[in-house]
Amino acid sequence: MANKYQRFETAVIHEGYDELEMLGSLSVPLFQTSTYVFNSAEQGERRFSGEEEGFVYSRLGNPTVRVLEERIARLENGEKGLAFASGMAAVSAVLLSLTKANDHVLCSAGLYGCTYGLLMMLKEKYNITSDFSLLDSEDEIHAKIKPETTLIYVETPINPTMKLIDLELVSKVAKQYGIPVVVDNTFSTPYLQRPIDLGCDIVLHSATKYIGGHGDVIAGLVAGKADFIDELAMSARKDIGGIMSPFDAWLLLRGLKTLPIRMDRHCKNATHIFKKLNGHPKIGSIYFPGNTDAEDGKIAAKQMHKGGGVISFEIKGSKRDAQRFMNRLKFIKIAVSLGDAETLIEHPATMTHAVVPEESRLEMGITDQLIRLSVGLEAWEDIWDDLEQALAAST
Ligand code: LCS
Repeated sequence: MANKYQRFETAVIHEGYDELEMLGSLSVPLFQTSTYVFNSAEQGERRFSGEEEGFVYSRLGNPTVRVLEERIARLENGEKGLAFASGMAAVSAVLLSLTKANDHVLCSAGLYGCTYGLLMMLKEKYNITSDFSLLDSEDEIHAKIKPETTLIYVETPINPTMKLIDLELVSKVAKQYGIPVVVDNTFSTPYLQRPIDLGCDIVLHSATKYIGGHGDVIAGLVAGKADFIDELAMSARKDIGGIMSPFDAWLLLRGLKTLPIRMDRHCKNATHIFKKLNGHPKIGSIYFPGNTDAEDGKIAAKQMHKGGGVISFEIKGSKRDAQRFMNRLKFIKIAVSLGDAETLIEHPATMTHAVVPEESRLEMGITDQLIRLSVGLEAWEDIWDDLEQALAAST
């Protein structure tokens, strides 16, 4: 990997691109093409056999997408990166490439609803089983690893409960078994947390969220060792085909340039809002990685540069009380997704995690009163005013 730009804030803008190779174009050109012309039949043969480098067909690679892939690899400190049509295309490609029938996947104590749904489908179709755990001690991780466990798959912070997994601890134990640790780094972004630096093997993202940052693209990214990424490109991506479009890569390259400054503002706004919500008489439990008094505050301090922009909290009362509170909001948008400029609020039990059976959902800590708030980039005082008036009006 090039690793040309030492500092993150510079790499998000420059890594993987040389203007002078592209007619001096400051912005990465949009290669809106499906295929590439060979100068002879023999060149086509050489390109297909890998003897000669070069693009052959956009499902196998595209120059605009390639810049983004190099950039995410650098930002995550992986050797190579790979882009997908959605976060779920990335999740499914990684899970399918690392499992076969009758394997076992050890997971964090909660996952995004559709990732959970995919694991349930793998169980039904191929008897690939999974277990969920906080993985919070060496003994616990040893106890949960089975002879047929082929990977550990974690989100941290976990969507939507914001529980944290100690990545250094998990990767240390996984190494003793020679099994890879896959981290969904969507909520943290590489600006706040770099799992590969902590010993993990593969990082993936729903780039739909903070990496895009503007609520206008659905996309996924993966970074890891060159061998793994090459295999993933030639198997799960090429043959299943969930590729990213060049235009989406172009939008993500644009979004990435401001990732550090956007994240700083998301984190600052979320910290202000957390302080206001914490201890409010209408609010029950509250979960925020920036809360240094929380049980897993030590994990946050160890592996996250800041607390991120998402806060989850329980409205005291019932599901109806939670929904009434949401309905009273004036400019905060009721919508799933997160990491956008706009503050978004959702009700996980009936929205992002509605597919999880009630018993498992409650085990994960997703109660009917739980609400997830993705704090946006607006003035935090305006965000608070809106939340406060909706809380004040609730019975
Ligand atoms: N991983 C995590 C942690 C996610 O939160 C999501 C989507 C995905 C993967 C899948 O990414 P996608 O295919 O949507 O790009 N999470 C969503 C959420 O919490 N609300 O809406 C989507």
